[in-house]
Amino acid sequence: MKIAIVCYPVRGGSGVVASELGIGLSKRGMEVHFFSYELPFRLTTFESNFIFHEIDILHYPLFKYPPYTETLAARLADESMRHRFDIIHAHYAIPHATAAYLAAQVLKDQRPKIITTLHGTDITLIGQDRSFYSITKFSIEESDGVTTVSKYLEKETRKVFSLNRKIKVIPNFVDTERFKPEGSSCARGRFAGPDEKIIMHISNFRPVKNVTDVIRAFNIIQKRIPSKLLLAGDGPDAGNALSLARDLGIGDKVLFLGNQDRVQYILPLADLFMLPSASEAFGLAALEAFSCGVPVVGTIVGGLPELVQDGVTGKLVPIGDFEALAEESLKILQNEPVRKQMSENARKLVIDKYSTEDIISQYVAFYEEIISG
Ligand code: GMT
Repeated sequence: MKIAIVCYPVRGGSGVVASELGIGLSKRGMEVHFFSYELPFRLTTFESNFIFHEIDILHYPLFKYPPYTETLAARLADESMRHRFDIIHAHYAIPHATAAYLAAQVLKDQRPKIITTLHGTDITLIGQDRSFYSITKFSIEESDGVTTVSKYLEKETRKVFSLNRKIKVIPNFVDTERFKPEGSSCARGRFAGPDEKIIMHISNFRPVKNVTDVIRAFNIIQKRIPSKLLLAGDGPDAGNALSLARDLGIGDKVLFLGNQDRVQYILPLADLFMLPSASEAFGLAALEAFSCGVPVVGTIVGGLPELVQDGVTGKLVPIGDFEALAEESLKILQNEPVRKQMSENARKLVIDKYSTEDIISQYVAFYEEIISG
């Protein structure tokens, strides 16, 4: 099978899932072609049967906004004529599903099947904006196959775009060999004393992640138990989070690691992971934490309740309630047998339900179903 994967290269869940999927498919002997404007950041391995096609944008004085969608579509069509793709798999509807549709129109009866995987903000935020709504709906309707990363996102997609087409839910996955409890490359003592707990948050620090709630909750926690907060990632709210920590007088207990590509080495250091998002279609960061045996305290939002079993692998609290976030975190952190049990439950859940092997098999079965019509 020959698969073209179109994705965003920058830090963010959709690019991670697309990259890991491509790596997994190529390990199974498939020919995988990645299309993006940069090498996706998680594409750190080399498999002999994957190829990266970098989309170069032509700059011309007339183009105040260089036409990326058309350039991507043209390249998809050209490479498909050359390699005869079976599937173009677009990750994130905007503009990837639209570019895939355009490429298919160019290719006419030589067209590969188009599969679109919806990840979250392409439906819950950007796709609903008036400027994108009709083209997003059209591109989803015209795809031969559509998947979402959670049941929540499936329902939301149907509701927002009034769709009654078939949508397959295929959850996100994680490599349990790379993300494992004993996987850290550095000593815990580098960040915290022997009696201190480590609380962690990793994200792209977009407003939707509510990072300031992490700081506010940690402020309550550190008054009750010796602890440190480790933040990894970067983005628009990083500055606000750090100023808030300074204003609350806890700047020395909040350690900011900036962008980190190999979070599998950092996550196992944590006693607890916090994800207080205002919106989260799945919550890949929580899944990666689970794989490293780290319980998660998050919000009752989107697809998170499908992943985080309340009281079993972590705890969920209402959006914006940073006091509840702190109290539930404290209950876990102050009771090591409970924390340890949650850690074991989390690791087991990932191995049983979200392993790379299982989920890639679901994608392959879906490809076969769509190809056979
Ligand atoms: O907000 C992000 O983390 C980035 C965004 C993306 O598409 O790159 O993530 C979305 O896709 C992830 C992978 O499927 C999901 O795990 C995230 O829940 C989802 N983010 C949101 O819905 C806010």
